[in-house]
Amino acid sequence: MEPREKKETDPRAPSNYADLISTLPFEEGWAPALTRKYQGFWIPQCFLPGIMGMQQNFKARPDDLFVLSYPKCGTTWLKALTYAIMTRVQYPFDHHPLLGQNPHECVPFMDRTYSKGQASELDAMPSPRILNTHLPFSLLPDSIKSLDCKVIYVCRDPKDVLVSRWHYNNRMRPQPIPFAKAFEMFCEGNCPYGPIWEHVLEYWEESRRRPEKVLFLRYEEMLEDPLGIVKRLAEFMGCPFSPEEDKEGVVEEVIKLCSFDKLKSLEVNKTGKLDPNFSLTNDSYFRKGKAGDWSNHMSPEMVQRLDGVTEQKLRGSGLTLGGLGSRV
Ligand code: PAP
Repeated sequence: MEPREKKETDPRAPSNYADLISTLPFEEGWAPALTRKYQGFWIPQCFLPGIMGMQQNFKARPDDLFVLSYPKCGTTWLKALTYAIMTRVQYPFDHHPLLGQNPHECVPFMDRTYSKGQASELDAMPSPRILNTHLPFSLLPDSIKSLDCKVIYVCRDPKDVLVSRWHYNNRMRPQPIPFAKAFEMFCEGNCPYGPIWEHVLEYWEESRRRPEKVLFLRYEEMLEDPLGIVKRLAEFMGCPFSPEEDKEGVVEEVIKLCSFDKLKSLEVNKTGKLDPNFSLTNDSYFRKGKAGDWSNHMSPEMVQRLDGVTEQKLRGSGLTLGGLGSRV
């Protein structure tokens, strides 16, 4: 059989979903990211075929670790940290893969891998794998849930998520999106993988139901207490730091290797690209790396409105993000 015919019968081939996708409601406001409403969430159209293929075909392994997030909440950092923790015995810190590869290359973003028709690369990864998707819990492939795989989820003050997203998308456009327009769309829940509140709540509830399997983190607490978080991550991952490692400063080495300044300074993260066809260079994943940049973009009215939406959406859940009661 010719390779071409093989590809067309592969259920993971993205083209098989085009007809269904064309029927879904769409939004163009975050262009070039056209989003489609799929199972309650605004998913970038470019990843939808891959996501559908992934939902149907992805086979998790019991020892897979999933790094999950709403986009722009600290995914790159969490990928670097989990990868550095898991591989700390394998690689010395001065010859570590993270010095020559972007964290997104060390921990694959499954939505993109499937969309590029490269699912076999995930099959070829040795166990234990660390994998990433931005899907909400309700849209995850069934095998991740039925095998009860460990999940680490990171969220962030929605105001900073919006600002980070706005800057990121503007880099792909000839003209920036007017901030007021981005704000309106975000408040309506229209943002890639949004609405953010439903996304966060799904994982929050899961983490309360199964705390030994779902670790729920905030970007702000990672900034505040990296030492405590890295230790917590290692424990959750089943590879806690030994007293000897503690004494030798291994935790501090992990933090240093994955720090914003270190990663941003690396050549691969200045000029490298995740894909030659992608318009953005890797520096787009390292902008400010701080909490509270929203104060440079939002009027007091905007802050009040977005905090109000967040407060109302999360009411009764026991979770607070941004605004009053926030940790930042
Ligand atoms: P993604 O969803 O596209 O993968 P993600 O990594 O979740 O993006 O979020 C990017 C944010 O994390 C950026 O925030 P900013 O726009 O407010 O600056 C980026 O700067 C920040 N970030 C990336 N790496 C680190 C790091 N090592 N430490 C702290 N923040 C980081």
